[in-house]
Amino acid sequence: MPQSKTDLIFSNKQSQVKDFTFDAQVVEVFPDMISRSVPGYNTIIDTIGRLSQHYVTENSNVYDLGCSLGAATLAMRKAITANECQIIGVDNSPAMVERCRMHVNAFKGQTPVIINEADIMDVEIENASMVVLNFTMQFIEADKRTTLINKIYQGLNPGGILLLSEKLIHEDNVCNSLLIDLHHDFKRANGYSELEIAQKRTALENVMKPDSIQCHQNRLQQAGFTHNTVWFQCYNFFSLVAIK
Ligand code: GEK
Repeated sequence: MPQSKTDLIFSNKQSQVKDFTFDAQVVEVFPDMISRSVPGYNTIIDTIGRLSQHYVTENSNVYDLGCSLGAATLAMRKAITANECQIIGVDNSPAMVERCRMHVNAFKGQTPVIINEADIMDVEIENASMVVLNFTMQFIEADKRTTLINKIYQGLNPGGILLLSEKLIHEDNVCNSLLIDLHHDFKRANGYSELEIAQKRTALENVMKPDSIQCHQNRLQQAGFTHNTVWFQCYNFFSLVAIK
């Protein structure tokens, strides 16, 4: 990912904090914002690449749902060794899609990449060996999440994998507060002020609705995934793989 500008979006006091959107202002600072806000983001991107090397099979499709600026797509394109596959990145933010296409075109790679501007709920998943939902499902309405996971399961080939990363809610209130406090400390250590932390939290309140790990795992099992494991957790962020 290219160097991005410093995220100062919430640094000045706003009279009314609006709901967070993935607009042009966010696109400008997105790599800085996500790496200073999501613990382990770079480890997760590296691991997505590593998994794609093992699991992507010849003549199959790879989906990066909610691809933002294409960090996961580029990690996979670098790592995939299987022939005749293609990566399909999808995002519904026009500003993200425009910048993502620029990033993808700036790097050469053997595996073709298509970046589509669409709602991931409308995208057909077919002949997939790997699907990535890296911090995207938390922005999908709660009552549509089961439909999305079922669709992904149906579109995966046997042996195919889903990588799912999300912010989480701990079912125990005391543990939940502890994890949130640790995350806020992490943001402070990365240079965010109390005002920035508080205003971002307000901006995300109506937009991002995390589930518990148990809720995710139940949904995956009900869809038919027989194997799933959390391979990463840091504070209230986790990543899991589910295998069909
Ligand atoms: C990364 N995966 O760097 N359809 C399509 N895209 C959507 C939808 C939707 N319904 N809802 C939200 N998005 C990336 C990071 S960011 C996570 C993902 C974050 C898109 C939205 O436009 C944004 O680009 C992305 O999902 C979420 O590995 O910023 O916390």
